[in-house]
Amino acid sequence: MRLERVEVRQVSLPLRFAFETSFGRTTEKEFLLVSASADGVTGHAECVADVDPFYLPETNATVLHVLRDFLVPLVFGLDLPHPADVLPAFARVRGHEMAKAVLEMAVWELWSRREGAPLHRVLGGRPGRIAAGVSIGLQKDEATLLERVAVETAAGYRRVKVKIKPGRDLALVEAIRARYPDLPLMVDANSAYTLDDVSHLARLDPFGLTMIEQPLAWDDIVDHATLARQLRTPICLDESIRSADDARRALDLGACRIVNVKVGRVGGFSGAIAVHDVCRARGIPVWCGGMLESGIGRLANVHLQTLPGFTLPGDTAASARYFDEDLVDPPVEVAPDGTIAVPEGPGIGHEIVWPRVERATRRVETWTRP
Ligand code: OSB
Ligand code: MG
Repeated sequence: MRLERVEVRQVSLPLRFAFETSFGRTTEKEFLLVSASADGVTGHAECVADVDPFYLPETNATVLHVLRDFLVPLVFGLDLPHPADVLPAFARVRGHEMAKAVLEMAVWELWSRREGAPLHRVLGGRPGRIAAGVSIGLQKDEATLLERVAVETAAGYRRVKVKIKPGRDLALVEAIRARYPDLPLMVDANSAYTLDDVSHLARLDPFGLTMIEQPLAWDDIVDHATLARQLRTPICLDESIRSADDARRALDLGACRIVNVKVGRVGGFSGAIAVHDVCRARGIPVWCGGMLESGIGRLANVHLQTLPGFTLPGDTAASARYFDEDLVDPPVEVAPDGTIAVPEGPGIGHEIVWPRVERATRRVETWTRP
């Protein structure tokens, strides 16, 4: 397959609720939507980069630059036997996993549309339903947080994740546990702690959390291994894992017992499958993270987590939690039993509502094969 055209849109969608983490607060989902065309078929993918480099180093501007000046010219020079050949072809470009991922994912989506197959089938997953979990941001007070937990558990979500940061951790976990003794509950610190906090973090142990996600630095695995030896709560890594090699090294060191897989953080579907495979071979459970995606990225996540190693509920929640009007029809819905249907149509499997995409588009840039 030879790509003929790549288009990037800068899209801006208002979020229904501000989402606050230890690194910042988001009120608007501003992302790049990439469309790749070959032989009269077009595939689409959503980038997980944000306007700022507060989660990981990439931003929408760096992604646009790396796509325009490096990755797109590079793919135009290739004849691709399969989408799995895209990520290896990007090897010379160091880092920039989010930029690599969005182009790679668009090629997989295009490929599955050409095959008339749902994404999960070309990725090697299975049809059916997936288990949904929910990620709750930092709230203004404990009462508001408890109210959010009540709403989400009533909606059926199979596990609850809450964001924590120094000063906003033990009391909030204690309050949730007091009211929900058996709820599968976890916390995500987004790198807000250091090894000076070991004894403080160990005070989470009595609450029986399923895991603590990324307590230490975004680029660390060594300190996480040190911390892991002093905690009973399993550590899950998010930010620190940006390739299958990162996962292998983290597991060799004992830095984590669970891995959060985000397609956009590991260079695309090939990277995500590779991380999944490394973990599965060692009996390490993985789950699919989220980045407040619109339906386009959200559905990509739904398909990914049909692979057999995704044994824990992910952060893939209903479109309606984020947006008044999602970009796909139907929106992603969560059934009362806390599951999401895996679409059977070609590609992501739901229609993209182009008039809504147009309204949300701020700029478009198009490149054609020379
Ligand atoms: O660390 O998992 C994270 C959102 C933005 C950036 C990082 C993270 C998150 C979430 C939200 O936890 C998950 C979601 O609901 O999409
Ligand atoms: Mg996280």
